[in-house]
Amino acid sequence: NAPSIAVVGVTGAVGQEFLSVLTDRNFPYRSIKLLASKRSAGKQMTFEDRNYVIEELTADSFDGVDIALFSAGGSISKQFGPLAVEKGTIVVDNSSAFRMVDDVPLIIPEVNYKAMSHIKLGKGKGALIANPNCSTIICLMAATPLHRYAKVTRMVVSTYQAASGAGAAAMEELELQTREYAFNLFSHNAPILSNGYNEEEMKLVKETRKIWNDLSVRVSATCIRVPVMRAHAESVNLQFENPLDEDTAREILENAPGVVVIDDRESNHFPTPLEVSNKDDVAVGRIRRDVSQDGDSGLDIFVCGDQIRKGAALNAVQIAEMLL
Ligand code: 11C
Repeated sequence: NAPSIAVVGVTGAVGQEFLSVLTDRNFPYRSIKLLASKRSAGKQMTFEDRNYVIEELTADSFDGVDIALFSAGGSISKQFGPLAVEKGTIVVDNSSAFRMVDDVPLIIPEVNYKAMSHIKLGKGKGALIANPNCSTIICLMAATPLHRYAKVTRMVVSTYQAASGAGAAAMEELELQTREYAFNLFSHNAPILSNGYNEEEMKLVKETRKIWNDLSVRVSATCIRVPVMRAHAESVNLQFENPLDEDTAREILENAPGVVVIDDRESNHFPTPLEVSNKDDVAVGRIRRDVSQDGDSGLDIFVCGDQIRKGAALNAVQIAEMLL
């Protein structure tokens, strides 16, 4: 018995990608509701050869809905997420609203699916599941297989983030202002906190600890926006408790689900944002021993992943798939 589903924020960049990913993965459903703000309500949308009218998101939107995929910003999630849960809906939320709430699982399916194993579809019981921030997902897809082998004690991340992370309007802005953007980059637009880090950087710190269930791991990040449309790049420096040489690391990453290794030193071919755009896998390359650390206790890697896909919509749909 296929679930009835709802997409909240269907007109946004991630909302649209939810629909593509549902189709690409043949996600089974018996009905689907397309929900958005009043502004978009009443507009027509075609999905899988059927015409739909976009409905306004209201407290009653979730009657009879089994799974809702939310990507309409944190305040909409805070307002409507709990209402949906009350109606018995399992909410997969792409915003930061509930990520750090203790009893809300924060899930990357390839990394910690067990943390949501108590949530079951078809019991009429609602629940919240949080989708991590895109830079956290992309980073941990590559770092986790290495962490499992040699235990990361410290991780330093530098990001080069695409415009898509700031939404569809930012992508249009990049298109219009390409000359300005094209010769520049800037510190991530998230608010700066009292410790000097911005919110995006602190998401990488806190979400990693929650997903790895390891409060002792030390993480630092610098997040930068670059003139790239939809895929993030991240330089990740790892320090391990146990030795891990680069050949073993390469082999581990080659066998990791959802990860592809692009690491051709001879032809200088490594991951690029363009090469991973619209792809599901996260690409890893520049795998090398960190010469500033003793022996095989540190590695540098470079990771690229599509922010809208694995960084948001794909990860959320994979979470929904695990409920089936
Ligand atoms: C960016 N990571 O690229 C952000 C977008 O907490 O889900 C997603 C923000 C979030 O700017």
